[in-house]
Amino acid sequence: MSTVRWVSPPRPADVDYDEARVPPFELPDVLVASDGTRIASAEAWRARRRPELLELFSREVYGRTPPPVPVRVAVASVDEQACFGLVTRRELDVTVGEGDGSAVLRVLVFVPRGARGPVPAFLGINLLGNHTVHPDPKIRLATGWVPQSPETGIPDHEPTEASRGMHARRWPVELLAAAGYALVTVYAGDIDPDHPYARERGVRYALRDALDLDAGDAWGAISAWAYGLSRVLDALEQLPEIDAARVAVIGHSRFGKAALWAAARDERFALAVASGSGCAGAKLSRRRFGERVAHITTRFPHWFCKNFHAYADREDALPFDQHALLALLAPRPVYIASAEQDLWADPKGELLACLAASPVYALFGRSGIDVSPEAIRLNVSYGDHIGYHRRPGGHDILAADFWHVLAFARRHAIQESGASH
Ligand code: GTR
Repeated sequence: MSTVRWVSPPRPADVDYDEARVPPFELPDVLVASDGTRIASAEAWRARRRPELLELFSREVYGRTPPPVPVRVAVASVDEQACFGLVTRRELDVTVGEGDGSAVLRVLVFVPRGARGPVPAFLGINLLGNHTVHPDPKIRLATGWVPQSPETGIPDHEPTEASRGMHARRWPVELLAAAGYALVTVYAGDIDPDHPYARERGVRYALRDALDLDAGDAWGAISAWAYGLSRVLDALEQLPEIDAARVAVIGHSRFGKAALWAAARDERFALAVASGSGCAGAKLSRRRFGERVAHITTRFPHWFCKNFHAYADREDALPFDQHALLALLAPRPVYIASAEQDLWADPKGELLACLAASPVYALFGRSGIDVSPEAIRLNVSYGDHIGYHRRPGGHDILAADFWHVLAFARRHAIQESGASH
């Protein structure tokens, strides 16, 4: 039995869901630097405003990370006949750090067979273990602590045989393979366990000498996950079957936050996709609707650096808002998926962030998204370099989301080589 027993506290009751009562708010202009200078060119954005915003998000929200360290990659298993011969499935052990306490990220890779060259890939973190993304009984069970909740039915934070494939709906391996994409995933707990207690596992532990973990700006779990995604991309650069220049980082909810932060920091990611990423993801923090900074820092204190906690109920004091996170991806494409009933994540607040990030894309001569919030219809994908859709239903990522995401990826040439679009 795991020694850490922790279940995320329930959502609070004091949540604003009444659109008519959302107070007006003013967003900091993403194109005005801290000293008041207007940013008027792509060069000035890159040279000045982008580094400044990366610094601000590191210091005030997610926490600083150490510089990249080299990874060691070992192939733990290969099955060339997975999914009835549609894909080759590999499990890689990607080691971060040296010696005692190094982190071993167990990376699950599904590559479509018969491709004409290296394939594009979607890379994302899973919540409950690699064995939950597909029912294939040969996939290794996760090790260590896993979250426990009524939904998972996982007792005592132990990975179980019964939980195999339980999140397969979020990881449409066959759909992606048939469309020419690899799928790569890693269990969050291998990178950084998702609980607020002391841990002797993951990248923050492996690299514990690199940073003072008690500092107000030291990395929280979201930064650790983002760092881990970059280390997995390092490993993918060593796999000839995958085109590392066409890797989309994707995540749902807490991992949508991590996907956006990973792609903001690491420009090797060709595309970022965030579903239901909400508070501290794509949602504007200043909009008083759904989950807010006070809620998230109370329920999940370990996701952020300590400095972020000071913005609980003081969102207006943040020198930026989450539209600046999306803007950090410019000029690369970014896709935001939300769901009608996922009010906690504030679908409208996510769309408003997309709109407010668009002027940065314009600096690069690209259009982001231009649609009025009132015009949004369900199941329609909007936008150009910033994509957005809202589907019916609640907090999840489903094949219906992937259909829009695949069309968007193809439109931006993140597709099988030789395929036309
Ligand atoms: C919620 C949390 C959200 C979101 C979600 C998830 O309870 O408040 O910000 O991250 O968990 O990851 O499913």
